[in-house]
Amino acid sequence: MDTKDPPETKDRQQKPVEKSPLPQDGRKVSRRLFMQIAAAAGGAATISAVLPQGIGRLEAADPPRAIVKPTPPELFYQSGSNLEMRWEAMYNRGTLVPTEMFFVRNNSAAVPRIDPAAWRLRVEGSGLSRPGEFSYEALLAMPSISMIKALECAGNGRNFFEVSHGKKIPGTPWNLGGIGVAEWTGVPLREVLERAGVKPTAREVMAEGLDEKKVSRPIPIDKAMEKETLLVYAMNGQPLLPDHGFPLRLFVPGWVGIANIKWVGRLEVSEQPLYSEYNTKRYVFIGPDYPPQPPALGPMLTTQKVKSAFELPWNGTIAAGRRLLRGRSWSGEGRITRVEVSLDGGQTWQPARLREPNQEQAWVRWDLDWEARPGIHRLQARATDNRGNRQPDKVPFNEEGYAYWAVVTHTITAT
Ligand SMILES: Nc1nc2c(c(=O)[nH]1)N[C@H]1C(S)=C(S)[C@@H](COP(=O)(O)O)O[C@H]1N2
Ligand SMILES: [Mo]
Repeated sequence: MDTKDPPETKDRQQKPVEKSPLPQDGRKVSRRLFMQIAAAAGGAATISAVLPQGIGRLEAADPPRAIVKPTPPELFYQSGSNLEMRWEAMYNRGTLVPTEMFFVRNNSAAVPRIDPAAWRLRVEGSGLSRPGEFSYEALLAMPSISMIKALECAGNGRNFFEVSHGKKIPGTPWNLGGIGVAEWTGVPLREVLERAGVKPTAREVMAEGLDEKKVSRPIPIDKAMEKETLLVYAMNGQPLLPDHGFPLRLFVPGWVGIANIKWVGRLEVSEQPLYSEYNTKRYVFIGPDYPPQPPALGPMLTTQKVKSAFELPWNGTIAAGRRLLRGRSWSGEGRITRVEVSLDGGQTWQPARLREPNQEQAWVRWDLDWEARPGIHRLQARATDNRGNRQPDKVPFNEEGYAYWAVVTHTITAT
């Protein structure tokens, strides 16, 4: 990896923070980005100029790419245009997943190449009295917030339906690495909608991606107007990488990954319910326990439930002996209040120690002292959130394999 300091880091070192006239919040990030763009204006390589140096840039001469950032096998399992994070790579790390380790889920074959100078966010539809456009610069100059939240694919955990229900489900074969936690910075969607004259009769907002499949999915207006529903332009303090939606993505905390539309080019605000493939045929629950909801084949997926993962390789081998067993648990509905761990396949349970920070809709890190004797171990973790959701032993089947939030058995061999 390129270790050169990005220009904004040097800036910060030269200017003591107390002399800065800017407030200590997301607006400072926005201002810095604004300066980078201003500096890049007129240059041909605009995209390169605003993206961080080193990882994951899409250069003008590059051919179409399914994934742009490096995909080292010690960090990821790759499946087509998707990258699953390896949990063992998170051992010894903090709350945030570094952007270069963050999972990727792309429905289209190639990451779109977008020039932020020419790009516009179009905002239109029957629910607005002042439809219009926003440039990248205009969005970066608006009030913004930063928040630490999880982003998780609806199909995270899909593989475990094969263990629990004996059916192999097609689709991205996630174990539990289709999740990450990052700091997201952006403009509240509400600000944009208000400037566009959102009507009291507006009902739904559909963000549309500029990828080849124009991936789009609506959210209800109440969700769109929530303080933390953001149009995100920065991740972990840097402009979004192409893989993660540069220049702009939607972020709906706690909701399934597909709600967080990347490469947004258009927002439709409607007085009528809106439909796309992604809330009628896919990302809905289909199965005997889920009645159809025409025109949708089943109930639409919204918030994510509670899950847990160990920071260990799958079916791997570790050295026998005393160790700190580590993992993380998360909930799209709130904050984790309790994590229990079983070292014997669910016969006995003991509480894990929760570590700070423990914020809602992110994850909590936890640990436990463990004397790993030589042999095969069947580890389980079971978390509870402050809404009273506790990971069950089994979840009902659905054909697309979404929302697998039952307790998972993690088998590991100590030698
Ligand atoms: N435009 C667009 N947005 C998208 C997708 C996509 O394929 N195209 N994938 C969605 C899915 S299924 C997930 S899980 C998240 C993944 O975000 P990430 O790749 O930044 O981790 O983006 C969502 N937003
Ligand atoms: Mo997803």
